[in-house]
Parts: sequence; C-alpha cells; structure tokens
Amino acid sequence: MKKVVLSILLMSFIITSGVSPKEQFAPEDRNCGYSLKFTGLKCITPEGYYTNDAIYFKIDGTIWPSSQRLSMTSGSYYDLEGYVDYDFSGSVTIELWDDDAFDSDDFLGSVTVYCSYTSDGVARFTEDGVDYKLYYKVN
Ligand SMILES: [Ca+2]
Ligand SMILES: [Ca+2]
Repeated sequence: MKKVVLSILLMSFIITSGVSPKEQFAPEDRNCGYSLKFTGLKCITPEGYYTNDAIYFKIDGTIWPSSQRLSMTSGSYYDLEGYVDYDFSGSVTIELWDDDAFDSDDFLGSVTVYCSYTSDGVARFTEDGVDYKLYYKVN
C-alpha cells in the first residue's frame, strides 16, 4: 500500500517537476508579420550527470528567462505556453544553454526558425551530448 502511494507521489512529482517560468518574453509589438510562441520544452538527455541542467534560451541573442533557469533532467517537461510571444520577420535564431556555476555555460545547440514555418514545429538541440525538444508555433 505504501509503495503504491509513494510511486503515485513520485509520478506526480515527475510530471509537475519544475516551477513555471516567472517571466514572459514578449517584446513590444514590432508588427513584423510573424509571431513565434513556445509551447513546451522536453529533456530527453541532459548535459549534467550529477545535477540538473539549468536551462535558458537566447532568442535572437536575448536571454530568456533573464533572472531564472529551468531546472531539467531526463524526462523533465516545462509547459511554456503563454510565456514567449516574439514578433519577427524572416527568421529567428533560438539557442539553448546550460548555466554552469563553476565553469563556462554549455552551448546545447541552435536552430533557425523561418517565417515560412507557419505551423506547429519541433526544434531539436543535440550539442554536447544532449537531446532537448522545443515545441513551438509560428503564426
Ligand atoms: Ca553543464
Ligand atoms: Ca560547462
């Protein structure tokens, strides 16, 4: 009986692990015609073995979230619906980074999303042995 309760608790911990980001990334409406929205971020393989990755993005060079990191490990998922709404024209470059406390941050990959991608998309970040999937929308 106890074991069942524990595994249910554990499961709900895994599903809800990670608090929501506090900040939105929605620079002033630049009326560029296209808008990039994040849906969620999934970690399949993290960079760190002993500690969680401390994830942030660079969206066209701007760090988001600026004062917070997304704590992620194998199986973590962050619901990012409603946090990023970035107007662009042409293309937008998204980089994924792991914030390391004692040495330089790890670059986990870069993707370019074009305005012609007007549908739901999945971007994959695979530098440094990681596997992260970013779900996004362009409209
Ligand atoms: Ca690291
Ligand atoms: Ca490092």
